[in-house]
Amino acid sequence: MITVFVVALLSVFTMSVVSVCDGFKPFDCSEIYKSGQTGSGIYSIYPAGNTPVWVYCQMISEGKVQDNGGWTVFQRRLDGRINFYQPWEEYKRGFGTTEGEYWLGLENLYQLTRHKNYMLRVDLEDFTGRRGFAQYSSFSVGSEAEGYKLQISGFTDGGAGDSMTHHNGMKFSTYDKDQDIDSRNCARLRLGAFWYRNCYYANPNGVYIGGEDSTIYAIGDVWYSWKNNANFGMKLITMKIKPVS
Ligand SMILES: [Ca+2]
Repeated sequence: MITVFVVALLSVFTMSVVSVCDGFKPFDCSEIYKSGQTGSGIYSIYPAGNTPVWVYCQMISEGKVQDNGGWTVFQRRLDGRINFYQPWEEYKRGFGTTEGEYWLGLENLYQLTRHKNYMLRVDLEDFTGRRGFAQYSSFSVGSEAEGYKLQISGFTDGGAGDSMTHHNGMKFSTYDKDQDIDSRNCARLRLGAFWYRNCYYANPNGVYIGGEDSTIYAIGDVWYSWKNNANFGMKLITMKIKPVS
């Protein structure tokens, strides 16, 4: 977390200096984008009042022009450097490094999605360089009292298939807080943390297994509907949200 802080601190003095000085407190990356800051990178957002949250803003979608910008990234896997097998408190408040792999935090997701209607996009890449995505026109996360329950709908296929609708209506589970509907503890069984059902089609917070590995069944950072293979870990995963316009 020290790294996060240092990077965050640096970003205050580089990218976001204008935002801080003129009192502009963007709620999310879309507001930063609309303010004219259209470079992808680390910014501070204010999803809950005066407390800044450091986040990676993806201002340009893959291969597209800038009208697709303003995505707030809340989850990213890219090299396996960060351990995603974390307890409830870490998933609640967020962990990792904003310039690399991180989880933004369930409380931040709740604060964001309670105030605006968001769409979700999940970008995926495998170890052969193939890419796919899945998009959902509606995405929200309930309060902690509601178990950070997921509401998701409106799937559009970008080649990766639909692995998230299966999780609609589920509470979030970590290894130390089992809120799935399976008799087992899905987080412990699949070595991740997610809106597990019994247990998953998507396991983006699973182990970074580096491609196909069946040594231990279905523990990887898997998007099942793409490869129809529960032992196929992704190289890159980005989960990001943007207000529905
Ligand atoms: Ca259970």
